[in-house]
Amino acid sequence: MWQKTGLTYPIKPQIFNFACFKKSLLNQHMAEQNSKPCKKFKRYTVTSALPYANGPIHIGHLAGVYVPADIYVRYLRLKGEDVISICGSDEHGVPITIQARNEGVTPQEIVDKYHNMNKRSFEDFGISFDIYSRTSMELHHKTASGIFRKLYDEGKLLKQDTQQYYDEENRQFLADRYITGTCPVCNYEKAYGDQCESCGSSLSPTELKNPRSMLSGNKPVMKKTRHWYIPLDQYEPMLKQWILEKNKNKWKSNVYGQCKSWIESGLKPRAVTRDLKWGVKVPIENTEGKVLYVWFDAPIGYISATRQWAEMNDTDWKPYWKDKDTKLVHFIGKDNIVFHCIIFPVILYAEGTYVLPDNVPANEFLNLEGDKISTSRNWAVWLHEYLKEFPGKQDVMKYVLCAAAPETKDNDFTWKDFQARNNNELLAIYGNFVNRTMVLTQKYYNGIVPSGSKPSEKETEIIKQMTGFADRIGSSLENYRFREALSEMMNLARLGNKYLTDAEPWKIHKTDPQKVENILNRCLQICAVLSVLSEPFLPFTAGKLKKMLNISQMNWDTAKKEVILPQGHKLNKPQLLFEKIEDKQVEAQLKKLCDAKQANLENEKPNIESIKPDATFDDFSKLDLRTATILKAEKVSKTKKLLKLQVDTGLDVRTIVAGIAEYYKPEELEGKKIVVIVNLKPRNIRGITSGGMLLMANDNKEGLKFVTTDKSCENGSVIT
Ligand code: B3M
Ligand code: ZN
Repeated sequence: MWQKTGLTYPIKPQIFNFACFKKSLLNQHMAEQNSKPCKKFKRYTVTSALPYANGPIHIGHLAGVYVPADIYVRYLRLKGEDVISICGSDEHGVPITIQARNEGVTPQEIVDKYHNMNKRSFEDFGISFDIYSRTSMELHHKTASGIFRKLYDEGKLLKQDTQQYYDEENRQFLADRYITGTCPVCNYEKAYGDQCESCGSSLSPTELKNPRSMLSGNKPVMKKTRHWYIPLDQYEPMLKQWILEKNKNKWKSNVYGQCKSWIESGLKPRAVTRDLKWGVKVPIENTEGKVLYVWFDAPIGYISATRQWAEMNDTDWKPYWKDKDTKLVHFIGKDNIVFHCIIFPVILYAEGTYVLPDNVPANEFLNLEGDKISTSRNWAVWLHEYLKEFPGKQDVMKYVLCAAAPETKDNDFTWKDFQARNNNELLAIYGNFVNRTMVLTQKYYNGIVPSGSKPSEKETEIIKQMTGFADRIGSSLENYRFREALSEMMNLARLGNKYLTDAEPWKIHKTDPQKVENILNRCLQICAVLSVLSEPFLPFTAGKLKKMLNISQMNWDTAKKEVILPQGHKLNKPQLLFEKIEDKQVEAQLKKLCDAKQANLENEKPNIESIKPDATFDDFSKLDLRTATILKAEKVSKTKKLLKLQVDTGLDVRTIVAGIAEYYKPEELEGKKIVVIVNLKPRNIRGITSGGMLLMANDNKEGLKFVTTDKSCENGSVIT
């Protein structure tokens, strides 16, 4: 069957949050635990999932991938590490060709538009990639086909001829998404070749009833085609050792768990070529009209982007991908785990000269106002729109998305939370502390750092605590716990804010000037440490703070020093770091979402199914419809939408499988009166013989509802 062939002011004082402070001590303990010496790497290659170039970036992408990745690389740069941050547009794949067809343009025009839009949005938002490349570039085609050809020449790919649907009018084989037809499970008439969106069943094109090509609308024919496969099953021992043993306690549990179930469910050869015109051409003779599978070429996009970066910086790319002293880290969303933890590593391992990822800290999904973010329903906060509507507030969104990051489970973004975190944390703690320190230093000392020569016990204690934050935050970041790191950074601002509030220098300025000098000297040291430790999270703010303090770029370990600003150092004029988010701004955003929801309801107006072709009375009279009662109902395992029913038809008690689990719970069905077609040929659905069909009405808005009689009837009553 398989053939071998030649794969980042006197204003209201903030009440000190003791719980946070206690957490900070806990973090201290954890930092000591986690500060076990781990392998020192010479360099870091950090990749971020390549967004498909067929739409804009939204806050779900940012929270899941790009904000944590950018925090991580900014921290590594501050530590003086040799790190590259890689990203770019993923420009191949069927969705892009379908969108191009729908818009009447070429795939290249689609990807050009969104590549440029997304590249610009990331830059304006302060996501500091070292390169933002694209997979339609020549160097990528060369890199991806080079790796494929090496696997092919070394006999590491399997070849297989299969029968696939072919559209004769367009003279083109049909990818699964290009085939539509009636779902064999629930009879939904617009199911795709790979999935039914109505009952959720995963399908193969040959299972569809009445299959039609989405290109021509014609019935496709079966035709022989040849594809190449990476034999994942042959790498099961390697994957078990590398993932299930070596990375068991190193990778996040959500990542490890998904890999474990994938491996244990049995690995199979995976097709790495497709019958498509748009993509990286298959580098084998006589393969016209075939391209590399998008998930074969896309991750290789990280490598080609690195090559492009190296050419631009006149340096060698190979150590970043081939040296065992390189730490490779992939930042992705949970839907890409298998591709980054199993398929891409197998390709690299089979190729033989690449390192494998040290970690893949995938995040879960971010929801918006309690609902899934959806491009098609325009239920999203689009980055390019945010940048226009909230100019200068990039850090506020970064802060909120990091604080609400779905690191271990799906989480929710709300505009109220956005406003609260800005007003009650960034403005009232971080901004308030810095502003009062700067204004008082300007007022009392004309902006010159005062002496701190005679510190009290309290001041000494404050400085000692201040110097401990860098290691704790660093340890959280090195373990990909970004929310924890952010919270610890804010604890430093809280420490300063509480110290200044309790000390009340404005009350003793005349009576104890030496003490006021000590207090403000300490507060200025804390501001300087904040300007370093907040840079990964709030880069624009950290830049403004450094400018106010009149200090240049410092490295991470500077934040461990007791004195950063010497006595006599001249500060620049204070400027406000944050401003209040008003209710009306939040209301405007909520109205936008409400309008989107309204527009969806309009679009989802029940599109009344068009009438079917004429039928004769004989056609109807062949059907035997009876009233019946559901005796028992249970879910069908491994499906989301199927229920198995025991039904008393008056003639007998039989089993019927129905795609109604999304609309009815089993426990609410027992005893329900229904109508059944009892003389249909039994069908096998998921291994269960189903002996009939329920009469249901689908009103599209609320889904399926039972058709029944208005008064109770004996089971078996004939519907005429
Ligand atoms: N283009 C993004 C996604 O699945 C996909 C990632 C590729 S990373 C190599 O949403
Ligand atoms: Zn279905």
